[in-house]
Amino acid sequence: MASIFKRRRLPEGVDTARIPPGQTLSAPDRWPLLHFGPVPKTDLAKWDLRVFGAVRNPLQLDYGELRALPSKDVVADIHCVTGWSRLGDRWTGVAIQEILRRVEPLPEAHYVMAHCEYGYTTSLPLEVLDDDDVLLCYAWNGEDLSVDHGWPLRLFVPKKYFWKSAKWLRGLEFMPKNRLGFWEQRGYHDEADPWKETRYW
Ligand SMILES: Nc1nc2c(c(=O)[nH]1)N[C@H]1C(S)=C(S)[C@@H](COP(=O)(O)O)O[C@H]1N2
Ligand SMILES: [Mo]
Repeated sequence: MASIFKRRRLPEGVDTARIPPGQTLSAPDRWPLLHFGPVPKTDLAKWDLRVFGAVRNPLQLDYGELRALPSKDVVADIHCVTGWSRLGDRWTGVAIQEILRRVEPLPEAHYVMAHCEYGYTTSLPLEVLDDDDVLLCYAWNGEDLSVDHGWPLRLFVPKKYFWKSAKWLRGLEFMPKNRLGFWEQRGYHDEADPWKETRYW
């Protein structure tokens, strides 16, 4: 029953194979908003991104330096653990490899913690982060991200549930061992794989 209902609501031409189990599409013109706590007011003059920890060359970029790095478009599907998905939006930002190449993670670096405004954190294995579809993202479908959606910078990791795509990113910390992030400490499954439905511990 549920699956028939879901299929009826799909717009024509949507490839149902792209929708993971337990997910439904958000309306095309509606990108849901979800976060814990307030939306930061960012002063770009004081903003920086710090890349630190188990790397050969720690990096500190101001916003101009970040935006001067080569930009890349990724067309990808996103899946929120609360059950909505969006297919085929265009995400623009700095490819994670641009950063990895510059900082040179040390051999003992196996995990990366994303640090955000107000202390939101989430972590990923380095091998998950080091992929062609991972961005430090500042634009969506051709426009700057709205502040609510993470401007001036968010992490973008489409193959994981969307809480791993941390908004208002300020730091990446390379670590030998994993530490759990904000939601992962509160019961979300650290693997966060929409296709395996690893939603909660
Ligand atoms: N800094 C920060 N990033 C965050 C969150 C948050 O609370 N704080 N929430 C996460 C969750 S649970 C989701 S589903 C997505 C939602 O992103 P969106 O509001 O752009 O759709 O942001 C993620 N990134
Ligand atoms: Mo979420």
